[in-house]
Amino acid sequence: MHETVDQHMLESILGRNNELAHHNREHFNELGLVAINIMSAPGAGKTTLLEKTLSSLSTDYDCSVIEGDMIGDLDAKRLQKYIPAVHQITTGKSCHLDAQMIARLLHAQKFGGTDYLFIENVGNLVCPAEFPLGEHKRVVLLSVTEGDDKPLKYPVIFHNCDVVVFTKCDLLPYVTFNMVKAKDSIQNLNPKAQCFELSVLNDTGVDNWLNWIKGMRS
Ligand SMILES: Nc1nc2c(ncn2[C@@H]2O[C@H](COP(=O)(O)OP(=O)(O)OP(=O)(O)O)[C@@H](O)[C@H]2O)c(=O)[nH]1
Ligand SMILES: [Mg+2]
Repeated sequence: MHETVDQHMLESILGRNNELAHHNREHFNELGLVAINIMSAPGAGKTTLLEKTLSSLSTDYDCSVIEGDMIGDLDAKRLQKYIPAVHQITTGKSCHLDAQMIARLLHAQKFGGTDYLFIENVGNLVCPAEFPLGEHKRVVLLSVTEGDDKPLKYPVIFHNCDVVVFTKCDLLPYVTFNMVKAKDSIQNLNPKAQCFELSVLNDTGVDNWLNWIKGMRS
């Protein structure tokens, strides 16, 4: 009985989120910006990749960031060194951003003139997968220190994404991460997902990543 009620509640929450995500997407399209939702487990390298991305992209493009964290603004402060338009959302007890949080910000802030809106989700491989925000592209980071079994253990987020970025590839010689196995798992779950292998430490693969982003506006 409880399970049925909980299931109803969950479906209603997710249904409402999907409606608001649709509304956000319309806003993004009206504004003419490209919105990219960046998700991963805590510490996979989302903010570091954004630092690298903004340092390169912000000379030619107008970039904004929405930074999602349960508490504090440490990441927002890191990113404000590159661009002024960093908007913090503090989620409190919630382990993911949802479409309503983004909608509130969209109504409160001016995003006119923005080319790229990067959304750093709360570090979590589970919940962000269930809550689309209206973004155009969904990117999942998987650092090679997390283990090559993660696509099999957390399939929903890998199933529902456009891009998987393998981060910290400079550490591959020191960990047991099997790239072929990880890519096979992702291919089985989501044949359309594009994969990038990247290290921000030694710049490997960064150009491919930046070209993918720029390709969305060319
Ligand atoms: N060796 C190596 N370390 C990296 C790389 N990218 C990020 N790191 C390190 O990984 C740690 C976590 O990076 P963050 O960018 O803060 O990770 P995050 O995903 O934003 O973390 P949360 O916001 O807490 O979920 C930092 O110590 C980074 O310096 C990389 O390419 N190579
Ligand atoms: Mg971060």
